[in-house]
Amino acid sequence: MTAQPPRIARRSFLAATSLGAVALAQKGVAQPPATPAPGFIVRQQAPLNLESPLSALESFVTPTEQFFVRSHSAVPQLTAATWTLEVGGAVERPFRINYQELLRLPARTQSITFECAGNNRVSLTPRERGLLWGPGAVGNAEWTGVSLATLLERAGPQNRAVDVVLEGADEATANEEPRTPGAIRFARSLPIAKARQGDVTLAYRMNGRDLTAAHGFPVRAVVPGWYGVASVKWLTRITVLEQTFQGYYHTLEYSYWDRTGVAPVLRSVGEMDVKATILRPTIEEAIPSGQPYLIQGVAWTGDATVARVEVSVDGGTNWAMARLLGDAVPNAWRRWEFSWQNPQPGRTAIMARATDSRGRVQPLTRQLDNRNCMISYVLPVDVVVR
Ligand SMILES: Nc1nc2c(c(=O)[nH]1)N[C@H]1C(S)=C(S)[C@@H](COP(=O)(O)O)O[C@H]1N2
Ligand SMILES: [Mo]
Repeated sequence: MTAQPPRIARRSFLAATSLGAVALAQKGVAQPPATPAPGFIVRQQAPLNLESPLSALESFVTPTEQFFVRSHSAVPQLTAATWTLEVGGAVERPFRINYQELLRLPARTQSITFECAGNNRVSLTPRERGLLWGPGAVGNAEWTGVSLATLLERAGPQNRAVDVVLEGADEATANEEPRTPGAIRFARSLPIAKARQGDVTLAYRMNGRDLTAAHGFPVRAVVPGWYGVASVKWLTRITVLEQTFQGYYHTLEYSYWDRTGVAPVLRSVGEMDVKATILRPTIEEAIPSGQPYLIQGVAWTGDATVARVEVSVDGGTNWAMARLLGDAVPNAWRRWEFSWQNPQPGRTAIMARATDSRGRVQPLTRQLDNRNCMISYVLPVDVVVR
């Protein structure tokens, strides 16, 4: 979705620059990100869509100023002083809470990795519609905030509650297919069980600082184990529904064909697939022959932990175990490395394939039912050894 009301397009771009920082600081709103860090890949200027350089993914915690930005509309200009969150719909006690009240509730900090469902879309052939992300629409950050379950229990969902809709303050019209019915707010739902489970956070801090404007100031949802689209930014309304939510971003966008029932149905993307990404080498890197080369990457999955990563240096004929680094942190990615002992001259394809604790393995070929998202099959990195 590329749509953008033209008058605010420029403001949204400025908000991501240091010039914007001055203007916004004077208005007493979010600290926007500093000038995008060197190497940030601009996929779209308005609305702002920034891809992380692979170098930003090397550390366990992705620095905020290098964390990818995925926005469907201009950054809404929200202030902490005027922001409120409305909790209503099929609940016993609808209420509204402001920023200061939210900050007084018990908070927790979690390391959570999320990937945009369109990450790696540039690799799909034939090409699919949507932003053409490379491998850098993924990141891991430390998120601090309040459990969504706490607020839901205060409101008291009715017995027939099915879905919980999280709505952002941002609004846009898609002028390309699939078109929106006019300007619509960004909204996504979670099944009531997931929302009440206690692991979804309404975050107001990222990596120890107030959220930046681009990452959802003042408050956003962070849904562990799920594709990034579930983690609604600029959150202003929560509505409990007694039927399944069928919003634009659940049906026309961010959905895949599910064949497990009587007939294929379009199902909204939820839990992330298991996936390993190679950070080093990069495509068409020239590798010196005859000396060890350290292949490095990250791997993550949804609602499980990464059990192993295997690497192939011969285009998928032979596989060997990579070394998992650090500790297994639930809902966070795992760094891994593999020492390629004796690269021989010639062209080859490097591959990495992750398996998670639930036994799910990355497939070797593209899954067409996933349409233009959930690109988790093994993507070879072609290199040349000389
Ligand atoms: N309100 C709102 N929330 C949103 C979006 C958006 O456009 N508007 N984009 C979603 C998508 S598709 C992703 S991948 C993540 C990206 O979060 P980030 O920009 O902090 O990386 O935010 C999600 N939450
Ligand atoms: Mo996304």
